Amino acid sequence: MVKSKITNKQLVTLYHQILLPRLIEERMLLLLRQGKITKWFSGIGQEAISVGITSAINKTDSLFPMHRNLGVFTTRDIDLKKLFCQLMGKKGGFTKSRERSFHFGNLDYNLIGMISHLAAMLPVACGVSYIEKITKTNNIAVAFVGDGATSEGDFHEALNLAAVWNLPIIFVIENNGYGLSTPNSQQYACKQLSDRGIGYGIESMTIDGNNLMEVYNTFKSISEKCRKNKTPFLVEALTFRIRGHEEASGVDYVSPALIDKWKKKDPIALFEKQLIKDKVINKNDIKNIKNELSESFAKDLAFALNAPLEVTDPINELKDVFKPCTSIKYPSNKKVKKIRFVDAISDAIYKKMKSDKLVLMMGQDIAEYGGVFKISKGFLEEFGPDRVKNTPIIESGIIGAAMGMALKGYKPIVEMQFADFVSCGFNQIVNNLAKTHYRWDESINVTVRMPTGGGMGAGPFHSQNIESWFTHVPGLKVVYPSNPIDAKGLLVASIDDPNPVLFFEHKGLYRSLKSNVSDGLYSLEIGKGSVVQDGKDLTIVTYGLGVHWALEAIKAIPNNKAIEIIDLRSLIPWDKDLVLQSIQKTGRAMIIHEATITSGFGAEIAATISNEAFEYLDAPVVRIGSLDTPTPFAPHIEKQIFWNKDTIHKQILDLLNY
Ligand SMILES: Cc1ncc(C[n+]2csc(CCOP(=O)(O)OP(=O)(O)O)c2C)c(N)n1
Repeated sequence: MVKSKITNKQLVTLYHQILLPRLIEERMLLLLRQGKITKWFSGIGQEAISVGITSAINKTDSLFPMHRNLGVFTTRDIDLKKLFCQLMGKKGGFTKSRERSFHFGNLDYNLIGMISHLAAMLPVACGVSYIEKITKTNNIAVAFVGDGATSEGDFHEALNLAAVWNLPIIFVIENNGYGLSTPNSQQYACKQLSDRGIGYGIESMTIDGNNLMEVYNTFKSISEKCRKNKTPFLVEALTFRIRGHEEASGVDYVSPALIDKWKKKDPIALFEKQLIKDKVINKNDIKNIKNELSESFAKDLAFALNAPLEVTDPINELKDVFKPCTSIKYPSNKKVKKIRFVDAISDAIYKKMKSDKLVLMMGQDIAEYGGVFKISKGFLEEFGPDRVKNTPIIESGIIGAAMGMALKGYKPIVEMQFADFVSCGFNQIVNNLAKTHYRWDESINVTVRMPTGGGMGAGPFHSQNIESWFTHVPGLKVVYPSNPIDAKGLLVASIDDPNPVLFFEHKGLYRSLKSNVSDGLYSLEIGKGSVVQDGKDLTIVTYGLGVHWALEAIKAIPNNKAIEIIDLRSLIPWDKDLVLQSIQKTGRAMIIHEATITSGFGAEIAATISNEAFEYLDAPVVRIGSLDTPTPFAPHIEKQIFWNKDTIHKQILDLLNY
């Protein structure tokens, strides 16, 4: 049966391929005991899955391996010197020693590695395969997941997305019996995990994951169908983890008889037996191949063992949090139009999509319906369904998919229907979008638009001001304009920025504010605040709706022209210099934001002023924010939690008279 499918030469190559990760792992286990590597997740006994799949698909197909998939890396012919340096945390690995083990990607090999958070890469794989589909490359994506991780929401969101969008992707469940110590019986209640595909409308199957030829032949066949028909597949590959979850954790919770049973089904031994039976190779060949292969990586291993540690310093580490950004110079356009805040947002997206084919937009109800705020009304007709994409209700899935699209060079804009719902996509933002550039140097150009803020009687789940959830996470830019001119220029800058940007749009400003806005494309630098009003007696630092509160509140102040108002416009990075220079002049500081006061971004600004401009201060720094409660629904109660112009007015007088 084996011989009928492929040539003897190919079978011998496959034998080399399945043996190599075993031999490498055996060396790694020794190095672990010697303290040369710090952690190891064993893939012994599971190699047929990694090797069979990687050898059956094309090198241009993207692979999303997990922690037991050494065989994916070796079969993709990764540079072993680099891989060993990576595994030992030495200089010369794939992540400048910022990441451990297989937590890296490298697009030269079309390998996109994992983060610790299980299942988080499955939506990313959907994004990659979406771009393969719309650019008609004929490539597919193959994404691995453990049986335990199939309980995670991202698994379900990714499967659903792949089915609804007809994506060329194959999900592989490596079912090895346990999620750490938890047996499958406590993990899921369906008969077999491939049954889960049925519910999503995905063709699914369960195969013997210890039979190399079964894995190889299955993937040869379905990868071609997936490529041709652009349909997803789900494959459950049955196997077993015969060692501990990781080497320190042991296998006390597994019966020795069960381990023995699976040891007898060792995929390499089974394949050898078959090759000998079919007279492809003999016992002597096997011995020779083993010796030859053991020698083949000895030099690379020695290189890594002798490699120095990475030398770095805090400045260098900070430098790599964001990809450097060169702003695009747009030709000036003298024509202006008086438009609302909401129109300025829409115009920025429209003009960017018109001028750059790599920009696309996704979100719930954004296509035919035009979005709940009508920002993308008419975009579908203009730019077509590939670039204006309705999504299922899956915040995590779609933010992850956006990351995949960005990895393929696209510049996706994701609309959160309301900023509040971003909590369902939190992991993708703070762990995937934010950390990828620092970890493996890849640019993640994703803009997440966040219709935000209260004051509209919309209750606790449609009113939140959540910018400081994100300002605490290195790797994210946070932008928060207060007027239509800034909104357009900063949104263009965000779309052009090669880093992830959270773009906050206050819903209360959408239709209440109009300005003369340039009709052309222009961009404003992220990180530069603006002086809304120049003054010498007091500095008010604010952003978003706070700018309008401040302008309103100072109206009745005598000599209000002496109050300086700074609009930060973006919070990460924020314009420290502008604020500190202003404090040096005025000696008094007030910070206003709509967000709740405790741990709001105002705390950061106040601490910076106290640390860096203390000697210029004539009064304590005053912070104004909302009451520390969820946003109540009834408008008369909601009003009480926000500071209004009267209370701000009084605080300004107190501060001026301090
Ligand atoms: C979201 C998340 N929760 C918990 C963990 C801790 N954890 C790491 S591996 C693991 C078990 C994974 O089991 P499975 O998905 O079956 O993969 P296997 O390790 O068996 O290959 C757990 C619970 C994690 N990494 N991510």
